[in-house]
Amino acid sequence: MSQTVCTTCPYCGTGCGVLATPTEDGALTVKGDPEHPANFGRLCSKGSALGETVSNEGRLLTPLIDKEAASWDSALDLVAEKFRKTIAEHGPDSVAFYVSGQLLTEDYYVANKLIKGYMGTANIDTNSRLCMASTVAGHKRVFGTDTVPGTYEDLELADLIILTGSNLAWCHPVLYQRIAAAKAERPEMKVVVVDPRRTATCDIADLHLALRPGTDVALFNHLLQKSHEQGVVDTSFVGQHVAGFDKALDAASGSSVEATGLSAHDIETFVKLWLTNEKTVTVFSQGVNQSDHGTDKVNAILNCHLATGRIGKAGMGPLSVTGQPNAMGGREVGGLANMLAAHLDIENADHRAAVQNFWQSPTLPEKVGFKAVDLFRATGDGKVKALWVMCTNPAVSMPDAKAVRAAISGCDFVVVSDMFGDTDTAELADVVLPATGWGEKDGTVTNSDRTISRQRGFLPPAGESRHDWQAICGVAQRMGFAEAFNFETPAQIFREHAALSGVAAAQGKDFDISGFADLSDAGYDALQPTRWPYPANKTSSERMFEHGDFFTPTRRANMLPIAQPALQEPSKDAPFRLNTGRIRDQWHTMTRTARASRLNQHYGEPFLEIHPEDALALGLRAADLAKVSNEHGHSILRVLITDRVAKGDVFAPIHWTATTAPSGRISDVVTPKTDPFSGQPDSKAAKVAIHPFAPKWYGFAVSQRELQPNSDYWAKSRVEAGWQYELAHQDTPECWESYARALFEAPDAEISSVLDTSRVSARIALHKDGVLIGALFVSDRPVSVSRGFAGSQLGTTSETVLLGRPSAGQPDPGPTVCACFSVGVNTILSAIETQNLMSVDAIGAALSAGTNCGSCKPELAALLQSAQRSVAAE
Ligand SMILES: Nc1nc2c(c(=O)[nH]1)N[C@H]1C(S)=C(S)[C@@H](COP(=O)(O)OP(=O)(O)OC[C@H]3O[C@@H](n4cnc5c(=O)[nH]c(N)nc54)[C@H](O)[C@@H]3O)O[C@H]1N2
Ligand SMILES: Nc1nc2c(c(=O)[nH]1)N[C@H]1C(S)=C(S)[C@@H](COP(=O)(O)OP(=O)(O)OC[C@H]3O[C@@H](n4cnc5c(=O)[nH]c(N)nc54)[C@H](O)[C@@H]3O)O[C@H]1N2
Ligand code: SF4
Ligand SMILES: [Mo]
Repeated sequence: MSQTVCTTCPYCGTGCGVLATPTEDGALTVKGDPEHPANFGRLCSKGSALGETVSNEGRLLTPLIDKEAASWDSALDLVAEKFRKTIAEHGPDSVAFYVSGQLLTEDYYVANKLIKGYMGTANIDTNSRLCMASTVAGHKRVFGTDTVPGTYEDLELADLIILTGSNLAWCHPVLYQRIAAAKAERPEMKVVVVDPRRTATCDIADLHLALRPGTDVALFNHLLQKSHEQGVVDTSFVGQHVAGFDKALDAASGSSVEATGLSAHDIETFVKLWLTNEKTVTVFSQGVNQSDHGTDKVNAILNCHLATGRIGKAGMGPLSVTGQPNAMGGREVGGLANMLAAHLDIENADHRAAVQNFWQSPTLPEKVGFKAVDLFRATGDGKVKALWVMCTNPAVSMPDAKAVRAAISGCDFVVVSDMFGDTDTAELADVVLPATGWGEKDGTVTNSDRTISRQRGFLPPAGESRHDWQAICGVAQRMGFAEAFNFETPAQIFREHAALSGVAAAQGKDFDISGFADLSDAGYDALQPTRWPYPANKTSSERMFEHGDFFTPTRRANMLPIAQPALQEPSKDAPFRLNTGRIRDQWHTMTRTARASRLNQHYGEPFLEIHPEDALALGLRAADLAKVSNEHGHSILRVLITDRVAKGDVFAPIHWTATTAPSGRISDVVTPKTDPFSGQPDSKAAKVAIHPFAPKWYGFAVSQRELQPNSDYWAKSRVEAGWQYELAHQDTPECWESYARALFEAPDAEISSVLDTSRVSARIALHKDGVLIGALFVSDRPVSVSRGFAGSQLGTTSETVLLGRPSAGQPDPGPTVCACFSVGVNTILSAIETQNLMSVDAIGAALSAGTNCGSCKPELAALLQSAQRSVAAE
């Protein structure tokens, strides 16, 4: 065993500490770091599977120019020359960077420095615009800066936790587990989930408020009114530290809580919990931010906390949970088009002078740059002529993604920096630069509660891949800015960033880590998780706003008058409201998580959650396919009929791409409508039409090698011994055996088949030298075979694969619930029944399910409940 390295998980903003140990055989074991203050040893399913995602398979190993391998010198020369020429001919605003909350702070810092200080444009925006922008705008309007006041300990100290617009159980599983553990210890602690959908997070909720989408303002305005009426306003705090109370209260009185569609009883219960629990934390995320009035939603929440003085004290406060591992770091370096660096403002002349003076840079833009949606519009309009995309996949993740793909392909010059050369965005680039990934790179990230942690490298870079900061500095040097970009280590960059934060603090800003400005290289290597502020004099308290002292000119926080906007009723042409979000085991566009077969077993293809009554009215049956469409495009998804969603609402996950399920790219139908203050798109409320997609045949295939299906619908996922595919198509081939030979590219395989010519039905197995290399199952109805069984036969001498399920006497585990121990739903249900298991812990004791990362515990609880219900119904 080699040495264990302390690093940080590259996925969500929880920012868990990870102990990574490369083993002699090239594998990697990972464990939660018991010392890290974010997770104290825990990891979720994605973090636990990190070891299975770090192989070099599929990695981009050299730069590409026009899809051909090229040297770094020629690629960097070309990028520098194109950016230089474009700026010379069309001015600085004709170039842009589109970056990511998954860049490390050091990468992010140099990207921002290059484009703002040296190229002279503020056209740098980030996928955080799709993620945290409404929170940033909301914080700034209220606090004067983008400060997250809460901390993770507050979750354990609170008596009431309100989770609004957050599916914490799947998206921040370790924070969810911290809350679940605290609640188990102190059952009097209450949890309320505010979400139109019944999610896994509702498992620990004392109250689930399934409000009408887009009515959060009405709900929180009601809390404000009731706080006033019932005398829980903290008049002394408001008197000393808050401005705008009366106007905010007036506006709140103008909206009616009835807009939420919640029952009077539920509202009353919620209000009572709020009034009687001073120690309240409100956690919020994308159900709040991703809205055409997301900033107002944030402010409606902050108003309630300010009015009651529930901020800056132990166990209370608003807590925006960030999505990406370095969403916060990106905000700190000024990676958004309307920010400078260290939380300074681009439109403030003093701030500009301070930054330009610090950088000694030749230029600095005076106006804000294009925000993400406008940036790609400007690219489509030909205003942006050279674009560099780093560490994000906008061809999939931007709203109106089809138009974004058209804009990128039409742009004169596009550079993409990624670990993989085949992402939907990289496919459209003129130059692709191979980036080092997690495990190979070194730097810092800041998590949701302002804790800065080190990511540490322990693997050599894949092929010729380089760190993003190196690529950026390489271009900067070639553009003539060698002196300002002669960094040789991330530690040098971090020190400069820390020193600049001291300059910002002198301008009255919150983000101050100047205590690190003189950190030695050894100190940087050994850096322990540290929550900012960390000023040079080191006297600042860790808790923000404990004594008010906000960052506005008057040092008071602003309560704002917020009105609930009128609900936009869906139209006849597009009667459904499309909600989009995440699933437990995949990360965004799946470039990394889809590599671990066990993370693909939870959901193997894109799906559409739809209410049973809507499904019935549309003639959709379980496992049918549905076409979701509107003026922007369409998507084809597997139907999942469930009353987790309300009538009229549907939900689809965001993860599938051209490489995993081309028709499942849901952002093709997501509206590019944005919030007026933050520019954040409304990704949770597109209006769509839904129709059955009725193919001539449905198929399911397992294969040892990757296939290139060309059917109207297909979705691919990894299984241990190869790949599995869901298929569907409008035309039936003349001969299924020839079709199978072509699909598997196996002209000389031995074929055995069961064909039924009276209807569309075929089962075909392909063996080579007696070993099963693939199998295809076709039917005129969604194929019903045991996916797990078929996949498990690959590479064996199986003769029974065509049965489609284990023969009598052999158990079929069914779809995986526990990814860590690969425990399937049938195994769990049968153990509940035969062993009379009564609790999630009992399931754990019997089957190990849920005993490692615990991410599946809400689903285990749901299975227990359904089993108990069916017993009760007998
Ligand atoms: N497994 C996994 N975890 C992740 C990620 C991932 O890709 N996979 N991504 C990370 C990132 S970058 C982010 S930003 C976070 C996102 O984390 P979350 O915000 O928790 O996740 P989402 O699924 O986008 O949306 C949260 C919930 O908002 C609800 N919602 C929709 N409309 C409304 C509304 O009008 N009001 C309210 N109150 N709720 C509404 C949705 O039903 C959904 O359940 O997750 C992070 N963690
Ligand atoms: N409809 C809808 N759309 C959404 C959302 C939604 O809820 N609904 N959520 C939005 C949100 S909150 C987010 S955060 C975005 C996320 O969307 P994206 O940022 O587009 O998704 P990722 O798959 O995380 O893209 C990261 C890319 O960076 C690459 N990569 C990984 N590590 C490195 C590295 O170190 N360097 C470089 N150069 N590349 C690297 C990965 O291979 C991958 O291609 O999606 C947004 N889009
Ligand atoms: S909760 Fe999971 S994905 Fe998020 S940082 Fe921790 S281990 Fe990583
Ligand atoms: Mo995000």
